[in-house]
Amino acid sequence: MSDTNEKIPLNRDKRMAWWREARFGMFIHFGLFSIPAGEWKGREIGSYSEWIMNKAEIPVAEYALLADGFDPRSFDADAIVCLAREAGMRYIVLTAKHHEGFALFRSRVSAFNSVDASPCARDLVGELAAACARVGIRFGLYYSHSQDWHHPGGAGNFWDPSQQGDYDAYLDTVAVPQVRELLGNYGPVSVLWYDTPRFMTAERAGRFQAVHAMQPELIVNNRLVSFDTRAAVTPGDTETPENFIPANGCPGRDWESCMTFNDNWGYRKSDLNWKSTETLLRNLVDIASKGGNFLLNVGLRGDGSVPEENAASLRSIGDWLGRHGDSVYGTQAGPFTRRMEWGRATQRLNPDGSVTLYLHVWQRPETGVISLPGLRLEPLSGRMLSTGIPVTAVLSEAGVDVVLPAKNGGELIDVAVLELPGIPEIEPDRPQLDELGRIVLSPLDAELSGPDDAKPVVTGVDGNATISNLTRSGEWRVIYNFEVPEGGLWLVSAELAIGAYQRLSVSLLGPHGTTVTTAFNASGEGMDDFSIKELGVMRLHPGLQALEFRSEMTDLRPLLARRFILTPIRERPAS
Ligand code: JFZ
Repeated sequence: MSDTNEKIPLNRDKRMAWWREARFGMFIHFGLFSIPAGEWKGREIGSYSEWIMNKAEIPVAEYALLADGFDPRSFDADAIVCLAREAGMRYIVLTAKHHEGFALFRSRVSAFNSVDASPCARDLVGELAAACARVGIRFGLYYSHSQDWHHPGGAGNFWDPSQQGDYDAYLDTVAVPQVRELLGNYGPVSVLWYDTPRFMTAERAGRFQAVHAMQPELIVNNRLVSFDTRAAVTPGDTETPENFIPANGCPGRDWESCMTFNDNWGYRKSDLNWKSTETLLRNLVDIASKGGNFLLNVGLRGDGSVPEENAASLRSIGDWLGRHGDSVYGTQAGPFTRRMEWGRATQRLNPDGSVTLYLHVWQRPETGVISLPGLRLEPLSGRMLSTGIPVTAVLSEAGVDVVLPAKNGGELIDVAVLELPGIPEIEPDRPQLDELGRIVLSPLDAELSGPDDAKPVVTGVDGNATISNLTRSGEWRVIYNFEVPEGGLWLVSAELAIGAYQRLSVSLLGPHGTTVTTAFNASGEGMDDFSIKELGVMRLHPGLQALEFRSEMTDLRPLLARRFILTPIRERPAS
């Protein structure tokens, strides 16, 4: 590591302080793509709407004509910032230039920008920066540094030969100078959000990093450099899981889940698949319970307005946060390592050494009692966060049982608060026998490892938790540790989606060299069709055991895995 890279972690805590408190931010995708809004010449163009130029293979000169009609009369920076504040968001990240190459700011290095190429002649980056500064919300910028389908040499344009050029020259004459303009012309910039680092070697990334010093407080995401070259340079300040929430967060790293409101980043007229307010709030709470931030995207319409559905939903979230902000802002990941069907927990360390534990209840059990397995500290007191109604919490055999008052019908998520005398040490909660005497290994029980770009990830919650990104066989590892109550033979099955594999073998490697391997052939199933497959029979010894799951495949399509189920087999007495 070079000297410069060594310095970054030293002041990172200082730079990250506001961000770690913030928990909730607004992503804004806006550009020329917002005008066609998913439709080109009367035809709906698939994929993300902001990719329309690429997907419809629109020639550069033709696409550039959109700039003549770029006149976002309803882009009101103060109103956007006000909405973000009402939503309880603490920062905003705007697409200063997306892959289409059109800059939403005055640029001296390219006239393809909203000031020089459009009738509106407005610097939207400047307008938003000023509005953020007025109310004290943190201002951040997304910049597509590698892909640029307009400027010659920019990566990603395979359809228009007139755009061909030298990539390094593009970096030196457009991308790096524009980042310099962004960091130099708009006052404090808190976040720089790079994206799709195609061809981005350590040396090329270095040219951008040299400019970062213009903003000493700048937080940079992890998408400046390609995965394979990241080891040689700084990995950035933040991990950026996109449209999913990693089951256990990103241990040891600051992270931010960015998510679409519907199924596009850019505005698409036909996409009304808005996530419900409740889903968004659960996502926020789920992310907070794992120590991350939620960057929720709004795709502005071509005229610069916020879709009303989004505004209404954001205000409801803000309304809830107004009463429950204590359980989200500035909290840390909850202490529980396993899923809890009733909801999620966050915690706050108090100066006197006590700990406030926040229980976000999104699925109240019929009994009104939720259990906190493995928690061996007797709570000093308990109450509901929004009403102050007392809550009783008592030590049980398994941990602590919390008796909730009746559901508060007015709240999307009820929050119970427990004051604990100290830091809760949670005993590791291993998979246990279910009612049928089986051992069920959930994705949430798995220890996952692998190289950065081929690491298994767990998506989905509770019963739908799924291990995905199981691509390059032999590079990833999935291991389960659990207690076997009784030695003997166990039938091993797995809930898998194997799609149209030519051939796939799945092995579970047990202790003492025991293995079960089963080969599957193309089944004609869809990629997301899960079914339970029998892998075979394995002899297990009693006590703590580790099992490893592996697969070999002849196709690069990923495999999806949910539960592994071990069923005891009664051995017949020898005759
Ligand atoms: C990128 C962009 O291409 C997209 O338009 C949007 O801006 C989004 C936030 O970022 O899309 C990506 C980038 C990375 C992955 C997937 C889509 N990824 O790592 O899977």
